[in-house]
Amino acid sequence: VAKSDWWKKAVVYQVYPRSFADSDGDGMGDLRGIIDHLDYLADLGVGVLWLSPIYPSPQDDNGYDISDYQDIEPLFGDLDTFDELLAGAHARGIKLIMDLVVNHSSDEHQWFQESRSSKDSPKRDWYWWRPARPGMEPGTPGAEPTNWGSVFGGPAWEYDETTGEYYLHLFSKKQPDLNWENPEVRQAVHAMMRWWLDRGVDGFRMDVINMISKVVGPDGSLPDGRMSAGAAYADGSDSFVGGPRLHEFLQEMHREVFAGREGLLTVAETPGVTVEQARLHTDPERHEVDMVFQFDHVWVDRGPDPWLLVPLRLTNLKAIFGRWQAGLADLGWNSLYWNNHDQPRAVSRYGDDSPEFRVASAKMLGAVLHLHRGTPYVYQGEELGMTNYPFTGIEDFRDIEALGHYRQALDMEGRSPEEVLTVLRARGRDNARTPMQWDDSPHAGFTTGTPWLAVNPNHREINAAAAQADPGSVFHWYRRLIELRKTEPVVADGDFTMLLPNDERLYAFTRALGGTELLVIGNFSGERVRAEIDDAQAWSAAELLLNNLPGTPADLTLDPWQVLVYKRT
Ligand code: TEU
Repeated sequence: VAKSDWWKKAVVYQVYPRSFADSDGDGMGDLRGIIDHLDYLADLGVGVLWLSPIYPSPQDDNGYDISDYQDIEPLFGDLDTFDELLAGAHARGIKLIMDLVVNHSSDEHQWFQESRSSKDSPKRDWYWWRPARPGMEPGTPGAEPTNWGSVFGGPAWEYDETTGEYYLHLFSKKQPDLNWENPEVRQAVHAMMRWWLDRGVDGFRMDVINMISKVVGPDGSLPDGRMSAGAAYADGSDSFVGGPRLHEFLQEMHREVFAGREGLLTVAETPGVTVEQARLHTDPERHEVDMVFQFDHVWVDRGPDPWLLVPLRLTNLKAIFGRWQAGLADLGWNSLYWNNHDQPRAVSRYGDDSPEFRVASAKMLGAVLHLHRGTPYVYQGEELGMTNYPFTGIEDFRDIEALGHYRQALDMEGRSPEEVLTVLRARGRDNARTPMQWDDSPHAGFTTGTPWLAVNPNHREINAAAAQADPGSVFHWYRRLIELRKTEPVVADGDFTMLLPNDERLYAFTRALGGTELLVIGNFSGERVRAEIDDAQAWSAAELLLNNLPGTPADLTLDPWQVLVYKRT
């Protein structure tokens, strides 16, 4: 591992600030709360802290709608507190990366306020303004410039009476898309990024960065998207995912912002990215980004309609990871994650969150993920085996995506509340956003006030204080995994080989570097299963590095949710 590739040995921890720790009792997490828990992160051993957005924001999408890129949201603190947090992290050997949300801003950003004020505004072209569809009355249903739906429900265009035109918003109408075709927009973003790096931050996680380049016709028009049966709006993604100028924009950003700076980490969030595109994005020679977040494995259990639940098949999951491991083996680099603030809790989704198997399956999932080749990301609470929340009705949800989808599904797609709630309980983003469970006190030690989103009632059993005190906890298991990456070169750098691709219960692979080999076998089922692999005899005599259950395993036979990791040299 070269010095510039320090992130190959690091584990990143994601904090969702509003749900991490509240220091002042307003029910909302804040920067002081993060400072108070830096020792916890150091104890876990993570090398990088990624903060979801902490900038001033109307909080329409919990901070992914930014109204000022160079300040701190007052709910969370101020720049002085931020500097203190950054210094505190650095003092513990932890780097800090910021969320960069520049596909869109808030509609309350000064830039958009100016842009919307008149067609002659110098900032008019900073966003995507278009007239109504030819021959249609502006502001009437169906008159939108294209038929695209927005990710959070409703059309992707909002009619603005001030000037009688529409603006594009791929997400909520309070998140207008910035027009990256305009060089002034790009320069403003670059200057802002340099300002944060000069302040000492160590890089960026770039929100939906593969949507910044749109397909524009010679006359400035954007094309209609494909309609599918039963859907209220079309999927326009062919016109903005991995668009024509994306590589050019990322290379320009690299030149203007990152070139000549050392020790940074850049990760592009890229829904829908292919392995081939990821190779281009992460080939070091091309100077774009260090790694991308691909989505194939978190889309493994959904249908062509993202809101359709499909049973998870382990063979599909392994085919996806196998393809990514092979595709980025010779160049580029993978990021590895089960969880983030947009996904349900891993143990509830890929494991078994019942009291009997929660700890075992959370540990199994952690080991399988962390022992792939790539940089692992841990989302707050994952290291405790936190679970999905027992939502009852729609009134329990706060997420704009859940609420928007619910309305559209009921009003326009003829679905029943129970049908939609079933999907939201399984997939809703608020599952990840319930407050961090620090202890067994009434609000889990998250706040002394009223939490903005309810604390999971299982915090009496599942919490950081209990986990830190128990050597057999998921927390201590994650500590071990993070430590292993630093001490066993084969974990960071070894070649990856998938085994048993057709097995629906076992996830097995080897890693190899020099003379050292690891065998990893995880049982993704509630049954006892024997691993039929070549060399089984020799492997069962090798050193057993990790085992999430007590006792000595017999001839590669795994109990429910067991994981075994063998090492031989
Ligand atoms: O997410 C992008 C994204 O693809 C999600 O909208 C995803 O499709 C959805 O959540 C799946 O349920 C990023 C951020 O991570 C997310 O929190 C923001 O809401 C979104 O961008 C807009 O900024």
